[in-house]
Amino acid sequence: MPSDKMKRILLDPDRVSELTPQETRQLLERARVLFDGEPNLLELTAEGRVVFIGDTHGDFEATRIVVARYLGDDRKLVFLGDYVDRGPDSKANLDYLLCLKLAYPDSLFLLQGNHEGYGVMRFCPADFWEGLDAELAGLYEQTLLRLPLAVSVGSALALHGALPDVITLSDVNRIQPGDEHWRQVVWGDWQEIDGGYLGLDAFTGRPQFGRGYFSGVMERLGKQVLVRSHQPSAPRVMYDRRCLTIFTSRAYMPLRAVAVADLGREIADTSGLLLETV
Ligand SMILES: [Mn+2]
Repeated sequence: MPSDKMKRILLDPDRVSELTPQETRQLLERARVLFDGEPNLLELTAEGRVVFIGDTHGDFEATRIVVARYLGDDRKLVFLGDYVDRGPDSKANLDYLLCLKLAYPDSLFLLQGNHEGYGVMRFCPADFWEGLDAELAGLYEQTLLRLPLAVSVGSALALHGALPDVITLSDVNRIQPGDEHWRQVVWGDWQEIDGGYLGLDAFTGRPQFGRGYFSGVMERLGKQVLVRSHQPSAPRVMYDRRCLTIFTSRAYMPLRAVAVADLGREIADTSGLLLETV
């Protein structure tokens, strides 16, 4: 993609819809190379502020508002996955995020959700994926399966769904698309009941986990707070204020929420995160 076109998109995000198929392929290729250089586990230095953004699900307006309001100064933006399907503007939303990642690789981070894992685990509805021709779908699959899985910053961990049943944080770097740990991270749900692994939900097929599993893995990983998205039915705050679930898409809720962490302060529980609506 010509660099002047990229500049125009960064100045006027609506112009992302002008990308030709060839330019889309070039964007995906450049993004794939960049994501190959990022480990599954992104370890951010605990300084400045981090803004966590939940599922945007084709809500391009949400992404534009978040970027206009928060990108810059000492802030890092962490998107928690699920950029496509359900909302009206999946391709524009995702392509714009990829352009931003190429322009601001150290300020903006895109984690993988289950909707980015279509290449290894199909689901429906999948309106974005089903609307692509086979070649372009394959290129999106290859690029998005390379997205990182988790962010570690200070006492907090951020990912899309549930915790992987690993022993140490660095084990996250060995997770492969489609394996059991991957499925826990991008598909897992939490239930506010005691217990470990609670089986697959009969309706959605998603793996379910209880309080004992949460506290056990968090203790092994040395973390106080989990920030995640993915599960609209979850209470926003769970497990003694240690698990926060946020959504940043009108596809789910009338109000879009983000969580801001000021890393100059200790984040002992979710009350140390500032919730804002966008
Ligand atoms: Mn999800």
